[in-house]
Amino acid sequence: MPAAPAIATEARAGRVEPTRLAVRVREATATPPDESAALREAPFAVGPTRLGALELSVAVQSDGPTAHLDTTLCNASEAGCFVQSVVLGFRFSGPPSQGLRFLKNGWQSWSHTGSLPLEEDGEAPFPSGPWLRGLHHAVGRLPADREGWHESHLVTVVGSSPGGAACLAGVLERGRAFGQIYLRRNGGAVDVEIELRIDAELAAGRSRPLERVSLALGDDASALLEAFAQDYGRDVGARAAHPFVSGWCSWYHFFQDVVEEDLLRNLEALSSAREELPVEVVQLDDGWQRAVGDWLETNEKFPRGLASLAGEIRAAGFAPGLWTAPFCVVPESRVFEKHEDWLLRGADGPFRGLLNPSWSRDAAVYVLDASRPEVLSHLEGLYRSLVEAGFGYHKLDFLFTAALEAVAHDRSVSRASRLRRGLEAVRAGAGNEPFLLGCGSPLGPAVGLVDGMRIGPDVAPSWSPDESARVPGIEETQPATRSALRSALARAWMHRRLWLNDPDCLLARAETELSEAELRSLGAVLCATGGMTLFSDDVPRLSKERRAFVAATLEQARRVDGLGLPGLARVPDLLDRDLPQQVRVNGAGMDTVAIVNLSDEKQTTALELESPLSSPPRPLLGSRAPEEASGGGYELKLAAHDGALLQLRRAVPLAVFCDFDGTFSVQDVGATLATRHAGERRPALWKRYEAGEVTAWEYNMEILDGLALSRDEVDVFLHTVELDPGARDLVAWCERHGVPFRVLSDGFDYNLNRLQQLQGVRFAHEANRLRFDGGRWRIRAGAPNPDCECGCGTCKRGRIDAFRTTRPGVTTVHVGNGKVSDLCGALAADVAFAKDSLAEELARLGVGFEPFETLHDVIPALERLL
Ligand code: 9PG
Repeated sequence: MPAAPAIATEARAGRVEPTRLAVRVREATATPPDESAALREAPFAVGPTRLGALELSVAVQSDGPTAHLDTTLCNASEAGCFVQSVVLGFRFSGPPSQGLRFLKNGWQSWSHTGSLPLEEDGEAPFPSGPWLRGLHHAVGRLPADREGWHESHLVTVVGSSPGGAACLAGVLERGRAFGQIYLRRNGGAVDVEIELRIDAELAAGRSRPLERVSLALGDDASALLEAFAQDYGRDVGARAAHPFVSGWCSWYHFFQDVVEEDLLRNLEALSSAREELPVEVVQLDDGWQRAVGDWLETNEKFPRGLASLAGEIRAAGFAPGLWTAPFCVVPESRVFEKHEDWLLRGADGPFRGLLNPSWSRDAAVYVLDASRPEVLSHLEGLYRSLVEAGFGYHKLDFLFTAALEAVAHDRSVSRASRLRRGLEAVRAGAGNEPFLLGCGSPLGPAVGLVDGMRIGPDVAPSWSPDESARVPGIEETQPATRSALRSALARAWMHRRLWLNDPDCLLARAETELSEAELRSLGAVLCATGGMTLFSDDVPRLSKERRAFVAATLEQARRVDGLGLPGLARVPDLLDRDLPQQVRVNGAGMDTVAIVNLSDEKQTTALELESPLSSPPRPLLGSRAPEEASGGGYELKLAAHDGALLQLRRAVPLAVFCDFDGTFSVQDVGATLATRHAGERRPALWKRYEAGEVTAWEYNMEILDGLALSRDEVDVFLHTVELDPGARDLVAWCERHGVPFRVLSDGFDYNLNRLQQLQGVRFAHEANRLRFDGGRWRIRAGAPNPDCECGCGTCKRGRIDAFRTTRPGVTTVHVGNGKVSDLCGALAADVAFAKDSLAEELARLGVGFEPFETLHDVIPALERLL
């Protein structure tokens, strides 16, 4: 048979040819789970292809190494049918067939994720039954024709390792279907088949557009995944701009036994340790609710009730966070009693989705059927009430239950779509501002609805899964710090492309089974991946040393995350071994590197340098220092489970600090919003500022803190903000020349993040903090400096001086336009670029500066400084 024309080709990586189309379909009346589905197949063709009663239309967009496919399924017959899945088959040929490995991405947050060898025989058969398998795979019972294949969900990369040609196959899920990707060796090539799992009825004459599929060839697995996620997030409208999240969570110390007093004691301890442990969110986890399903009532352990707890957390200056499991219901709950008809059904009676002995007498957990409009209104009302009670941060747990294989009331609603609709209802009730964190969630249907996502199994006070609780087939998903770290590494590329990654909590107390080495690994990965950083210890009992460890982890994770959107963490050996060893973050003239040894043997890791360092690598978090290697670079010897966090300062010629409002951007974001929305109060206050009666930050607090301006309104305005015509070129020039570039702003982190997303430009920044709170702004100073006369929330002199102490001798450059926050920066830097009132002020003071009009003018002047 002649080879089909390739739809993607790349000189080094090879080619992808389409092979076949198929559907799995059965009669409309059969009750799932059921294996009677027939596979109807045909050779691949663009345009419509008849597959029994169904017609599948395929459109292909090919562009060199990448291809996108859009498909629509139509029931061309007179009778309804039940569609399990649509299959798009491909063959990837070209890579050397030695050392073939692939990324297995699990179905939901907790499911096994990591790189594995592409074995000849495929995945070993699942050792337990289909119900258990179905908790971690889009289907519980593997179709017979998929035995001997490997399986990933949402996306995979398959390629020769180390560092060879790779093919990405991914599905841009948006809650229509689950993307399953099956892989199998076929001689020297790899068969890659994408199944779009629908599990819904398609009535006669109806058609259904399906999820877009993406294929890409390249020679760097991480880069392929990053590009996929970037594309995907943009397509679906990912919520990836929320400022860095730090917090405290009750679960991993108190677990189910948490009582009100525990929360209040910790609140007090966090309050008095605010400077040392700067966290924003205080999140109460499982154990507070009257019954799973009844989320508006606390149990007897929480006599104050929800609203007053939220009130206390907020009064202490933190954002109140709450755990719920929106789709889960136990027989003891009122929802169950009153609305048994709202539940998903099994062959006989309500469908038992889970077993959780701590939730109900007989451990049975049932599931709300989100194909029902009444359930959606219930969810919407519920989260509206919880937000009204004062909770602006929601950890939404056990989300996969909504999409389990069971009988739904409306069979035309796919499983993925049940979850999507349920989450849409939660978001509609909560409103646009609250932070929603998905947990135990299939990944695709949540993109664009959640702000954060748990991307691995639970951490635990131990390294490996508890022997006595091992369940065959799901060992890798059970709580264990090692498993959480593997997923955090394998899914680092999702951060700030699809949402903020939640790698799960830091547990820093000495009273766990975790050794110091194991704790250091946990801390190092949290820091270097820059995701959400919550810790879960009894704060009053934390030793001085361990508090310092939490503080250092928070500081580094915040710094790494502040390097810009999308996330910068890269795992260079992602595909090369089952347990990756490195995370690298290159930003602002410094590499931050985590090296971890997740294995049980000692390990030596080579640390290659891309450019010379100005000083030896600096170990953080109590890490070992690496040794110089004979062939250049460094190497680090680590005992089993140990980890290290290192800073590698590159030798840099210059460092550029750039103001944002009116300098990097054309409009002054803060001033424009203040004029529009707090107009009347401004002139009088400005006079007081000019008279020296209030500082710049006090002025900001007065005008902006509590400003009634919702996230939606700010967003509409941010869409109108333009960047200086030279802004992108300046950033690119700095990157090319290894010059650290950083925005220093007396504006706000949220706006800077959102503008990076809207404008598709990445920059590191330090700024003040903005949170939305019930349609109002809550602001906090980012880096005030009592020793400086600027009086700003983020003192630019302070930031430049801090940089100098770590990089003596490097020429510092400040670029700005205003005389309020830019003056001290311009005076502190070695070279000042100035326009507008800053230029006038510097001239008046007789201080030399380089004038500029747009940032394009700055570039040639920087060339001369090199
Ligand atoms: C609260 C916890 C914490 C935790 C979540 C989730 O039985 N199980 O299989 C099971 C799996 C995960 C799990 C609990 C039980 O943890 O990830 O952070 O919120 O629920 O119950």
